[in-house]
Amino acid sequence: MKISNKVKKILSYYESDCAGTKANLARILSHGKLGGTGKLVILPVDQGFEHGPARSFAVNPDAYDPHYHFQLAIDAGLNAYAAPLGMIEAGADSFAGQIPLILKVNSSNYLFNAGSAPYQAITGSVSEAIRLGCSAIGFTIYPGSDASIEMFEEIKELAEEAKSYGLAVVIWSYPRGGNISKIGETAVDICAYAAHMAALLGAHIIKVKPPTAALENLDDIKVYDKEKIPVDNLANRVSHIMQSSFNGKRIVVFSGGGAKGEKELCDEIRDLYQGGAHGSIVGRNVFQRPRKEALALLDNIINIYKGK
Ligand code: FBP
Repeated sequence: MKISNKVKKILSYYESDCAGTKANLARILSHGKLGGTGKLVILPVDQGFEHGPARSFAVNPDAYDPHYHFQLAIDAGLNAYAAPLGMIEAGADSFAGQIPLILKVNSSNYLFNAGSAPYQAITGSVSEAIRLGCSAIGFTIYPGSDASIEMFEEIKELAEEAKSYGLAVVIWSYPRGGNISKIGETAVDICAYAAHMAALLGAHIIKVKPPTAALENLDDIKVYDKEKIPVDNLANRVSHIMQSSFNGKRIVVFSGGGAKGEKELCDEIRDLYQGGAHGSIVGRNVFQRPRKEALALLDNIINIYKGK
């Protein structure tokens, strides 16, 4: 595997990591059609846990089969595939070595009554990630949740262990719960704060939702106003998220969200690219489309990140 100068530059920002972790980051950044460009597209399939099987897969029943997602990510030339333990185990042998894997080590579900304390159970481990040949662990934090302190402490322990074994760490940082309003979950000030906390928790790759122009916190509003932080368009907001992620020295990818039209999604991804995003992590918008359409969509997304 040849490591491009762009990838070497990104790796140089991770000053404390061991050779194993850097090799795993290099694997993710060098794989697939975007390999070596410094950009990445990842397929996440943990929605069965988060939203249940019917809401996730009924619209495209082929997607009930774990092999379907491995094959889709491989055929589309993506950088990595992320999923909880059972999904990865179900294709671990058939697809061994064919695409970098991210083991999602905590998971939520909608059956328990979270109230103001949305939380995720630990459902995977570092040793399982290693056993399954994964390059990274993935972990969700819910900044703002009454359970966020526990989540921060859990990822502190898991990240320390993962790094000691040469794995990379991906943090999904999704504000919700506590005093955060529904609009505030994707407000730009809260999203920037969430990305920054993920960086501070030691994430190599940070995943956030595309931020809206809303500002949630009254003290933040004064600062954004006084310092004239531009949040008028998505590209500007994304630049601000990148700035909040160690001034672009951490890899940040943006999630795709619920099903939407191809034009709407691609327009959004063009803005993410313009704002300096490293890439996208798109699940439902991919596997809820028939395979042929999903492959064509992913090709378009990849071309956007190639600057075409
Ligand atoms: P999608 O592209 O389907 O939104 O996937 C990204 C993701 O982070 C998944 O990994 C996760 O299951 C889902 O979003 C959670 O979304 P939400 O918390 O908004 O239901």
